[in-house]
This record gives sequence, structure tokens and C-alpha cells, in this order.
Amino acid sequence: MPKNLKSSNKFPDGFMFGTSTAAYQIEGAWNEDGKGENIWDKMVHTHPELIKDSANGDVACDSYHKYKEDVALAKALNLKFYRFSISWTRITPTGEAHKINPKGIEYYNRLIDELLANNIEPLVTMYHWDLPQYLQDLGGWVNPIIADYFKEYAKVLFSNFGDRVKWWITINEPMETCKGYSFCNYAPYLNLSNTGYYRAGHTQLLAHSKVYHLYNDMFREKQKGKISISINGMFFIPKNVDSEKDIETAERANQFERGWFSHPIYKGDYPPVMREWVDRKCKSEGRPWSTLPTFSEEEIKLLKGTADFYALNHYSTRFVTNGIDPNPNPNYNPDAEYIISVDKSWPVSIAPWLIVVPEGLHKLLVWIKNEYNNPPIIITENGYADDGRLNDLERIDYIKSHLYATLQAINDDKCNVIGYTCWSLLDNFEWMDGYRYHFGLVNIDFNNPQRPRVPKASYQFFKAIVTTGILNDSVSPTS
Ligand code: PNW
Repeated sequence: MPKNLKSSNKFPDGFMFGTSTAAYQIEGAWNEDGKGENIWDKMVHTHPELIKDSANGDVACDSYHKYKEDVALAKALNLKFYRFSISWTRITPTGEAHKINPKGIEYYNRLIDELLANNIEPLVTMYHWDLPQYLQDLGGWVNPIIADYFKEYAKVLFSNFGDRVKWWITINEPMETCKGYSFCNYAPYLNLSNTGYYRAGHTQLLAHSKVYHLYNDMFREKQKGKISISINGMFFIPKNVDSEKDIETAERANQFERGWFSHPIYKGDYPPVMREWVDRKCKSEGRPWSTLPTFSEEEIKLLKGTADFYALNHYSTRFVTNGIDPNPNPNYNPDAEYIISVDKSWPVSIAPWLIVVPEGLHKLLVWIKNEYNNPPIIITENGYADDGRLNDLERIDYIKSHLYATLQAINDDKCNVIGYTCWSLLDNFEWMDGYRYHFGLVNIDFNNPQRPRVPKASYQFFKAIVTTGILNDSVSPTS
């Protein structure tokens, strides 16, 4: 934790503060008003045992019915924007754009209008992991045709909401989507190894580029919005900073983690180190082709330059050294050949993966600046997990130290960070972990059918920063 903040503790004028949620994690109403089944509905209903406590998102925060309360909470925080996602199967129940569900359109119109009436800008994610089940039955993201379905879905969104929505995220964390096809981390809970992993990534990149060009060709001139894709991942730092090998390994790990989706968008193709390592490994295994697919020249052209800002989701950092991990963790790609470790002094949250390393965020912002020519960056997710307590001092420390790291990147390194989004406004359904981990600034009692919303200490803390644009010691009771 920064104990004595320096004088440069003010965020730049116009800096945007927001909070984030996602449809499946908060909405509930899984089968109401014509909504179709998605891959999460299917998995939680057919295989409840896969989820902690057999939990599901059937009701979740009931935001489908209580969205006005959510907007009021965002309003009282003085947020500039609210990031939420649209449930694909509310709009088109099968994922096919010729069959639109008018009640789905109406719901998001109500939500968007409520936000704007309260002076909060919507920042809308088109896809936060809830693929229509019909499209999964066609193969899901490993089938390239899904990119065209996604484009047609996006056309429905731009046509219906683009007059009022000026900030779009096509896909949330494409790398996590891929884990649903390779390591059984999420729905559709498949284990197609790295073939599924890279194929799902390839289709998502093409889907993103198609939507970006659709916007340019048909909507941008009139609607004047901005589009990006939220790219997540750990940041990797060399365990031994004096070791050339560790430095090289950390760079390779970062390219496999973040370059995988950023490099095609900023530079036109997969990172060269990823191409080289995956191809070599596949060859050594006697495979007839590489598991990492290839873009055509035309696709490379279409991919390059398809982000109006860099949308970064970030939570944690690891040390790396070169080598093959004897205890491989499915969250880390074995093709990249690195071994992770942690510093014992780093605090660990209730979620074992969420280890608190604010200097990692600072270093990561500088890495993005150097790698992609200083793009405007919006941190579209950052947040902390606990048991849902109201006096959430650890969350305050986490947000405070990560905002401080952001200020250091802005002030000391001239990184062009223009916004920060806290994950999440509300405690919600945390995917395979059910309701065991809580990320909200607002507590929800999931045993109470009314789903009462109670702001936590961190809510008041965040409100003070959002309102003043200043991070100082007085905003935190723990400093
Ligand atoms: C994000 N990691 O996922 C998602 O976008 C949210 O839906 C989710 O609730 C939130 O973070 C908290 O988990 C992540 O391995 C997936 O570092 C993986 C990682 C971080 C976040």
C-alpha cells in the first residue's frame, strides 16, 4: 500500500470513472420475456455439480427487474459511465438475427434510457461469455461461421441502440472464452486442448474485426462512437530481474497472454514469438499443421487498427522463470514454457488466483504504452474478491493501491490512461465459483428473494474519489 501519496494525486480532467457488470452474472430472468437459452443456462441446468454449491444465474441479482435500483446506485456514486453487457439470447433467442425478440430490445432501451436520464453514459459489452446454445450446437467459437452470426447480432445492436450508445466493447476477455473450449474452465465446458483454445481465439478475433468494419462502413459517421475489445490477463514479471533468461521468458509469457489478442489488432498478426513457439512445438509433436491458425493477407489487413482505445481488464501479476511447469495449471498456456511463482509478501484475496500486486498494473500500463504506441487506455475491469462483508477494508486497499499505480503510470510514465472501471457495482454470480466470492461495491444477500442492495464501505470510498478526482489519504480509513 502507498503510505504517503505524493502531491500528484489528482486524476487528469475528464478522467472517466465507472463500474462494470455482465448480463449473466446479474440479470436473472433467464427464461423471461422470450429470452433464449445460452451456454451458461444449459450448463448450470444440466450439470449443476460443476458449479460451486450448484449455484446458477437463474435469478442472480435480479437486475432484469431491479435495474432502476442499480442505476440509482450508479448515479449516487457520481459515475461517468456504467459498463454492462447485453445478453445475446434476449435480443435473438437462437443467435440468428432474422428472429429478433422485441421484449429484449425493449429491456435494453429501458436500461439505456434510465442511465442517460441520470447522466451516466452506457459502455456496452456485446458478448460477455453467454453464447446462444443454438450457436454452440453449431460448434460455437471453434466454428468460423460464428463470426458472421456475431456480426449480424452487432448490426441489430448498432441499429437499435447506437443512437444512444457511444462506447462499445465487442468481446469481453476472449482468452477466457477460449478456456471454455480447452480447459473446462467455463461453459461450454469442453476439453479440446490447444486446438480448441487457439481456434476459439481465431474466430473471436475475426468476429471483432468484422464488427469494427461494419461500424465503420454503416454506422460510425452518424453515430460517432468508439469500439474496442476487453483484453485480460495476468501481467508477468521476471523472477530475477538480472536474468536475461527470465526477462525473455516474461516477455514471451506476456505475448502469449495479452499479445495473442492485442498484436493482431495493433500490428496485424499473432506475435512472432507465439507463431514461432507454437509452430515449432507442433512440428516436434509430428502434427501436420500448427494448432495456431493462420490469417490470410486480407484478414491481417482487416484486423489491423480495429481498436479506438485499449480496453484492459486486469487483476493480478505473477513472477515467471523459463521452463516447463511440473505442476501445470490450466490457466497458463503450456506452449509458452514458463513457470510461475509469487512473492510471499503479496497479499492473497479469498480467491487464490487474485493476489494483490499493484506495481504489476503500473508496469503493465507502461508495457502497453511501449508495445502499442501509447494508445488511450480504459481499464474496463479491476477489482477485489472477499466474502461480501460490508466493512470491506481490503477492497478499499486494493482499489486505492491500483488507482495509485494508475496515477504513477499517468504522471511518471505519461501513459494515456483515460478511464478506470471497478469490477463490480454489485456482488454477483462469479461463474464456476457461484456466489462464494464477492466483488461488489454493493452487497447483495442472495438468500433473500428481494435481493436487497446494501452499499459497502468501499462504495463510499470510491464515491469520494469519483466525485473529487483526487486520491488522498483521507479517503481511506486504513491509510
Ligand atoms: C473477469 N485471471 O474474469 C470477468 O470479466 C468477470 O466476468 C469476472 O467476474 C471477474 O473477472 C472476476 O473474476 C477474469 O485469471 C478471469 O486473472 C480470469 C482472470 C481475471 C478475471
